[in-house]
Amino acid sequence: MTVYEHLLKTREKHKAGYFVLIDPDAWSLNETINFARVISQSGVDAILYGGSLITNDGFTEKLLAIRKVVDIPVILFPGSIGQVTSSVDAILYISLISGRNPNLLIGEHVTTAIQIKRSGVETISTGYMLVESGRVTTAEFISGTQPLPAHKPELALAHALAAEMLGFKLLYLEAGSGAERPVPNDMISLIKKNVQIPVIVGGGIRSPETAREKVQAGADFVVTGNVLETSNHTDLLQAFVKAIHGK
Ligand code: 1GP
Repeated sequence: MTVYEHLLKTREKHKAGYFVLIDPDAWSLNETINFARVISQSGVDAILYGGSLITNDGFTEKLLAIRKVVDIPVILFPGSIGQVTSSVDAILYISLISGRNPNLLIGEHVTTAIQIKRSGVETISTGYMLVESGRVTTAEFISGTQPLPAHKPELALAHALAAEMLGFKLLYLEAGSGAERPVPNDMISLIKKNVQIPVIVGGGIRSPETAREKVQAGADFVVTGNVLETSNHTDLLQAFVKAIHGK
């Protein structure tokens, strides 16, 4: 089964799936391993790995260590071309469709396409939409793009429909890591009502209640990152799993 098929199955089984983002910069190697073990035992559906800005060493070392201790898919969520690796179960093959930066729409993909094809790693084409969230996020700054206005759900819908018609397999509605406000519920609902491809929602989700709201609005998958970068993440992880899986 491909990772994409596994994700679709997860969506059938639960109300929504839960992804945890591991930012390689947030943890030491040992902390990363411990965190990955806890994630794997908590019922999380997949790990996303990557970040908009990497400033520490050990990107690949941590990735390989995670894969040794978990039995759920580890999916690369590349913040830049330098993070592309085949040492993952799949790559979220992201095109930043909310922006008009040609490099992030198609340029970087062309640069890595032959290498990725040769490696045989699964790619999951993903229309990535940055949504304005109260303050400038790293993703917004680094990408040099303007996010979609949070109060214009119909503009977001137009992007989502274009992504679906272009053949993307997933949509990622992103408020940005550490966002002040997550993606608005009315934007998620409008997109879900009109688009068939699964929708991932992430950025600024700090509580299981908020995660549940996003699922009720229509999110097929919810991502959390920052909020778990604290010492007591075990209970919180379980609360997120429960809220998102709908049990
Ligand atoms: C960022 O959506 C993810 O790409 C997670 O964001 O760190 O704010 O949870 P947070």
